[in-house]
Amino acid sequence: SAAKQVYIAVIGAGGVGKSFLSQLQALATRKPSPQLKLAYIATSRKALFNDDYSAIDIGSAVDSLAGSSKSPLALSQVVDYLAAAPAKAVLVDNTSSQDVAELYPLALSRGISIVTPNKKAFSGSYKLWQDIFSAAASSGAKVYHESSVGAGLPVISTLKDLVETGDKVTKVEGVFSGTMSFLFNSFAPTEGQGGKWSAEVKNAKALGYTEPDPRDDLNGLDVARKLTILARLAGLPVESPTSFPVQSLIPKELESVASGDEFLEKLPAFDQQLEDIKAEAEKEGKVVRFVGSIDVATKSVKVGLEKFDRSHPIAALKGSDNIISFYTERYGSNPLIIQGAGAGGDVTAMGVTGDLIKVVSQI
Ligand code: NHO
Repeated sequence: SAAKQVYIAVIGAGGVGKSFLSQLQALATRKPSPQLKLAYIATSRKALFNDDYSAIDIGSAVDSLAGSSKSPLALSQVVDYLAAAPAKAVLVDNTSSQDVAELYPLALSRGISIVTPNKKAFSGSYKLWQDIFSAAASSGAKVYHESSVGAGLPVISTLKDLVETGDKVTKVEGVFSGTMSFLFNSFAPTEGQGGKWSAEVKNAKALGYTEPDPRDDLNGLDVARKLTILARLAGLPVESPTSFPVQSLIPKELESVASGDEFLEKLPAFDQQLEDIKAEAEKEGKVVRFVGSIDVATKSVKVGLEKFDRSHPIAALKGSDNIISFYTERYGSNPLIIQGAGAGGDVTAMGVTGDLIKVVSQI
């Protein structure tokens, strides 16, 4: 019989999207494989697709897209287009768009599976979360979002396996932001002095670790979104990423300055605030780290600074690595720990491509 065909639409071709396309090309040319056909690709400004669903060449898609004169279809039209494809379709959302996230229930209800690193759909309102999973349950379409927490690290699949095999997760704790990891590993290293806080923030931005406006990392919301996703998977109906305590590292006075550049210019005047926190930890022989935790029994979720012994695995993290510890009944007092690179295009795309492989085998 002919190989199974699956039509793929890719929305978003930035850092993660480009890495995903090169992994998709390798996957599509490997044999034996289902025939993966790229039927639609778009950024916020341009799109590429053929009305007869003939496949777009994956290897040259980014270049062709740059030269395309087509505008993106409205999102509801993308759903219509994919729902009418000659075989099953998967929508790969490589944007951070709330609008695209809100499209998932409609897409899923029409049989289109979703694969994405976009946190918005799973960490927004609890209603959107419920709409997504009930639409998938009734249509049989699949939805996977491994890279929404810890990039390519197997965080979500591990938590799902723990829950579905009947283990009881009691606590989840860790460093969930590559940017925050880098900042504290360099500002308050376990050995040596570390740099000035504002200098480390500038350095992190120069190395490409931060969002264009570093305040989007420093306000703690990215970590709060990841904790919201994990808490919900562990069975807590968390209402939103702002419904629990989240510590922001943006000085009050700089919350409303106009640009990220102006923020960086003014930040040195506030270095003493973090210097004091660092010194207080040092007095106890500890180092400070930006962590998130979920206590399932007390239903408490929190994000912020905490002190750790220098020998603690969280203190000993390197570079921009993430670490996530799952405390469960089965694992007892030694948690199941996942650690490694938690940010960057290639590792994030790996989670997306891995999800796509699972979906293709299931639809
Ligand atoms: P880019 O490079 O800004 O690309 C976004 C693309 O989406 C662009 O092509 C843009 O034109 C397109 N786009 C936006 N809105 C659109 C719309 N409405 N319609 C069509 N196209 C639209 O973003 P990235 O870096 O490639 O990220 C893509 C997604 O992956 C985002 O949802 C991001 O949150 C997610 N993600 C990225 C990373 C990462 O390392 N880059 C990670 C996880 C998820 O684990 C990583 C992480 O959390 C990093 C974090 N900052 C940390 O830990 O420090």
